[in-house]
Amino acid sequence: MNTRPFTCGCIGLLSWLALAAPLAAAEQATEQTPKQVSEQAQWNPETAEQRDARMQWWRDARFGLFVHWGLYAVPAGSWNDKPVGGIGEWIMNSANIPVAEYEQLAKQFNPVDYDPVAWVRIAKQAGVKYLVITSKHHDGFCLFDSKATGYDVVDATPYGKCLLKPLADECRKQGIQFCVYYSIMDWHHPSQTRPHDRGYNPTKIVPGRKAEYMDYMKQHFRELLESCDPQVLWFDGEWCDWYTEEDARDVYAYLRKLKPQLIINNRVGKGRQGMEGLTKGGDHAGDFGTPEQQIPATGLPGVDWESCMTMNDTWGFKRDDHNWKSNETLIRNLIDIASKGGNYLLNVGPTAAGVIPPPSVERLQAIGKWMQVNGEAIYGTAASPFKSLAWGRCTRKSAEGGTTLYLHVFQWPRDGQLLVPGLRNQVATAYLLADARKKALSSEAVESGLRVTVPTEAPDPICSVVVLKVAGELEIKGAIVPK
Ligand code: FHN
Repeated sequence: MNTRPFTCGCIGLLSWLALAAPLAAAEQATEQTPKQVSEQAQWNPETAEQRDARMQWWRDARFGLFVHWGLYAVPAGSWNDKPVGGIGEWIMNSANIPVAEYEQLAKQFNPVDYDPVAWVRIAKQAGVKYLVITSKHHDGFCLFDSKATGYDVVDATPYGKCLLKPLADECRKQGIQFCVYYSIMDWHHPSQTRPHDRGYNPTKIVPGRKAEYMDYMKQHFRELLESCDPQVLWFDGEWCDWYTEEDARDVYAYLRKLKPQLIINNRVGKGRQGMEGLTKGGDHAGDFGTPEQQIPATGLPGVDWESCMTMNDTWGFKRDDHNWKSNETLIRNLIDIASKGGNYLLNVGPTAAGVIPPPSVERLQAIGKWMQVNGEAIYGTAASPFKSLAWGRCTRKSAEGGTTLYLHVFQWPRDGQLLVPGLRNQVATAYLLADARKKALSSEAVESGLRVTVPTEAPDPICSVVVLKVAGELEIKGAIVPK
């Protein structure tokens, strides 16, 4: 768990340092300057302890489901019978579709097979702890009922009902945290115009209409909080030049006033460094970094971050995107991310009819099967204390008077000898997490660390977990995080 109390101001600097030299970063983590503290106190008056308490469930969760759903699922990657390249939810931009034409898709959007109970069951069985669904993507179409516009699922589609509230209610029933994605950039709203004659990204603001759009967004926030009570607001589309860090602080403070426990990603602000997703130096709004389609090279001590990734190559549904990642890749991504102290936000793109594509469901079921046996080694864990492990990854939990190390072994030792480099601690117990009887494994201190004798057969072909309970402070030669 990232236990170091952290405020937005240092996220960027520390994350940069952490990427460069983990040990150095941990030792050199800088606090905010007095000016930054006083500045921040005006728009985010929160102590480190209050922030830790607010972030706790999110840090423990480690695994979320991203859902990209909207009108773009109707064309599903082709326009005028021609395939359109790029990610599915960008088709309005990629195919340069006039607003009046794109709007017609609403008349075809009728997700008669949408079953929120089934969706949440799939998420829960996968081991997901929170779900983030698009409430309004860049195309401006709202999946919830808004009084601020008729361009929403209730007023503009034959379906005629809110899609988010039943999902939020079902999430609450099944113990999954409900969260929403919201795009600041809006290709439909009249306050924003096209930057050129090819596409919409990034929009330009119509002079004199920015305040109107900021109010429009704030009405949406009130409607979303009121109807669905999301636990995270996942912003996106913050890269337009008309949207400023000052706007971000206003939005952040506005939302936290409405819902003090709300968690908000760093894309509410202007600090994100592109797809690397981490906040650069300075004092930017947002509670966690958002690497996209990538996993940071090392852990980021003291930084909250979440890697969002697709299962194929698109966020929104594309009928011809069959480039599905393997179960092994997805499960090892989850482990790699947890071993660096981050969260994994894995995406599905439902069809226009409201069905999560079967290849996505199959992969979620495989992850769920692994998590049923090994979830203890992911949920509520903190980053690995090891610089690197040739055979896999490590996560850890502080226990009474000691530490539990979870050794995630990708390459199982054929000779049954697993070397844990640099570990100097006495081992209280060692066993296979998959072994319900927790049969003790023998271990021996050797020159280069600790050698654990394991069965020659791995319990799981993708990743098997060896549990080591060690007493006292961690003693690891070359540790990369504070003890
Ligand atoms: O432009 C969006 C994209 O459509 C998708 O929503 C991803 C997911 O995080 N975010 C933006 C690209 O960075």
